[in-house]
Amino acid sequence: MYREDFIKALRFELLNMVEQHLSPISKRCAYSDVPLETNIRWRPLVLVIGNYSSGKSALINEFLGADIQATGQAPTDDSFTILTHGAGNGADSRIQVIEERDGNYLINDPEYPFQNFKKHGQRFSSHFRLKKVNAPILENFAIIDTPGMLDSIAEKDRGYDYQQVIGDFAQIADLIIVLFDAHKAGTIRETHISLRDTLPAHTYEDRVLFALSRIDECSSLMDLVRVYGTLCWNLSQITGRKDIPLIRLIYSPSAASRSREQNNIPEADYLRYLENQREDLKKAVLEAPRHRLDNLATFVEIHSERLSLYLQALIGYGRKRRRFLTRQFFIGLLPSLTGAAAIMSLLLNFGLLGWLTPSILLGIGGGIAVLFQIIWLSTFSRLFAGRFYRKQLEQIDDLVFLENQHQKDTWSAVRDLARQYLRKTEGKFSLRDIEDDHAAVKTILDHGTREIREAINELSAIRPGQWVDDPPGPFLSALAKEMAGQDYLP
Ligand SMILES: Nc1nc2c(ncn2[C@@H]2O[C@H](COP(=O)(O)OP(=O)(O)OP(=O)(O)O)[C@@H](O)[C@H]2O)c(=O)[nH]1
Ligand SMILES: [Mg+2]
Repeated sequence: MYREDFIKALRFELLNMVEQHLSPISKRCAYSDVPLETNIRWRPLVLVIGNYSSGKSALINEFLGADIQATGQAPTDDSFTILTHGAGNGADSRIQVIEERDGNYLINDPEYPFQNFKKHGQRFSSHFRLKKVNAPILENFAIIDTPGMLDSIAEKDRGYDYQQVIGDFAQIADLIIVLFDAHKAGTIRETHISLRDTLPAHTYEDRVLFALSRIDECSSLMDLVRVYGTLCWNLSQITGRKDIPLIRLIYSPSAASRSREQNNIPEADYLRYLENQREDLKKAVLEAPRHRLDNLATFVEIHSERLSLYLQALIGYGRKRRRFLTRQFFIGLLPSLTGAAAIMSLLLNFGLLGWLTPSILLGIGGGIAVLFQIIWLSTFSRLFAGRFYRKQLEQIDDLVFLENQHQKDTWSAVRDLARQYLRKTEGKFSLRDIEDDHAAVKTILDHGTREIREAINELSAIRPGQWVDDPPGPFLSALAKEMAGQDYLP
């Protein structure tokens, strides 16, 4: 199979792992209300953000090979548009919009990963749409065109929280293109902050592609160098790092020649010496499906780690509770037996039961002991059990053994969930079931995630478009089969 199909096959295997194994467990033990795969089931996503008029839509149109998105000098398009593939109608091979869907449809259809966007309200959904386009580039991923960032005063008029919406899209996107406009290289702070706050730190650098756009409009090479310098300075101020991320210098040759004709000016000299890195950017964008694989692998790793620790805490509680109840039982047993023996000997001393056979006497004695035990368990022992439960909730951190900072961070992500679960079940749940679920998650954590990484590493040696004779897919298939055979899986 070709590399692209191989990536698809691996993605399928990974989704299968989440859908078949992690998700049912996560639902059963209230780790997540919605199926885990909700956000990752759909196609790989490329998000394009940046200032208004920075050339986002012009860039996307170039990728698509047709003028699908409106472009213009003033803030042009105030909608979030998902561009995805739609099969053309045979006769007409022109690249065009095949079908459109509005925001309300997108937000409510479980086929799409946008249910979470309902919270942004009606004003947002009326500025949200999907276009199916028969462009070949969309066969392997979808692109999100966004309205350009305005200044903070104009932002208030939108009627929804723009930064939050961008943050939510960034979270489900596999690649993010951030376009800076050569005219407005300074106004990047808000975008960057919303990205930094929403993306996991270790995936940030791989996921975000920076580009300085419309560089043909600088008045000279010196002007371009100055703009580039300002941008680097701003980026380093925001990231707090001295190393500057790769910033591609790009322009649209067609838009550039149009604007030269309109303004009747010749092509700037410096452009002849500069490589337009638009093709390079496109090449990076074509790797979105591979990024999806990485992100999926990270997703599986993060959630199996969290789920494992979460279940470990519940197991910790369950075992403590079992020990506590056993102890309570035996603590009650001795006084119950002594009490029953005392009552029996009193009654015998008064000659009240002398006419009964020893076995009946033993039965009555046993009955009294059981009665005492029941009274103990339903009164004092219950009181102690309540105290035990409250103490465990207060000292929930003692339920897990955390060896390093990474485990501490993972625990802080699930501590409240564990507390909620104990509250909801009042600390009474089947320890056996939780132990079985934990064993299943451990298998994914110990073997599954390693298999995935091995497969992805093998992939990095395969070039785009290359034929793969012996795809490493069976790794994951074998794992899926091995796990399906075990009876703790649904
Ligand atoms: N000279 C020149 N003009 C460009 C370039 N890229 C885009 N333009 C023009 O700049 C204007 C804005 O481009 P758009 O693609 O609409 O920008 P946008 O970022 O989508 O803007 P909004 O959707 O309003 O946020 C259009 O008139 C484009 O033709 C470029 O590289 N060079
Ligand atoms: Mg636009």
